[in-house]
Amino acid sequence: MEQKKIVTIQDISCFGKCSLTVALPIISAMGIGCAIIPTAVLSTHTGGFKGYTFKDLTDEIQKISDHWQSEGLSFDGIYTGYLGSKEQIRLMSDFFDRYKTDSNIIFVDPAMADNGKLYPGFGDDFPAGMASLCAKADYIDPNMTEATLMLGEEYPGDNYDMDYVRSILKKLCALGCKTAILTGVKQGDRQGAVAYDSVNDKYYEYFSENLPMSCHGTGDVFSSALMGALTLGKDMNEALAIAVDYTVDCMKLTYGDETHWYGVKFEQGIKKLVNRL
Ligand code: PXL
Repeated sequence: MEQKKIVTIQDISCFGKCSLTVALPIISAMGIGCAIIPTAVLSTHTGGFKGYTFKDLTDEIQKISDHWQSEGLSFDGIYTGYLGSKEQIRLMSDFFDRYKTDSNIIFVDPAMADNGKLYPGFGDDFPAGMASLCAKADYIDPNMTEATLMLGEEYPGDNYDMDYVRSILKKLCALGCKTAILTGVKQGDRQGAVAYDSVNDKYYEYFSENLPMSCHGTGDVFSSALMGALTLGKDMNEALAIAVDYTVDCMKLTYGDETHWYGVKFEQGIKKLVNRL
């Protein structure tokens, strides 16, 4: 049988376990072919390391896309993560126009902010650019910081209820995407993800433990597992459960090891992830 194929477009942070060094192994382990377009090479991610290097690869993106078109390549899923500039957002928008088909899915993780703040290096106009890319997606999965930045709303911290979550999801879909998934949603002593499918006017949610920790790269772990599950044809209930459970497992595997502050031990959870597919 033909193998499913995803292309994921994000940076390579050489050390630190995020973006491509997370997405490629997780998607591959799920049995899906994973093509990549690296948007930049950094010595580490930008969360907690000082003096990281940054080599921009924007000039390569269109050339890679042109070559793939001349080879007649196509993908079951297109998944973008961390993008380094508004120019890269524009290139992704063109990439979507070129590679969208009636049956493939476009997934945008607007990875740019957390805990009420943009990541280092992004200007205040970046969220509006990311919102315009989200408009073209089938699925987007911001955290609360990214969602409120894209909507121009105040970040509520942990002060919100499920009515607020549902209203945010509806507003995200009003940007233009079909389904919005809000990650890191806290409800009492639980944490999970809530989705709104605007085509069928349906909400989905899945909650697990709320661990007393927050780790770099968990957004990328979650998005990669969710995108993999959706590409394999899992329905939203199952895909959310797979992605939330895997993310929580990775955090538990890392909890208590202070030498591993920069990311999660996603490798040690892969066997369990794959066994439930
Ligand atoms: O995990 C998101 C991410 C991706 N790429 C780079 C980052 C971050 C988060 O900080 O710095 C370079």
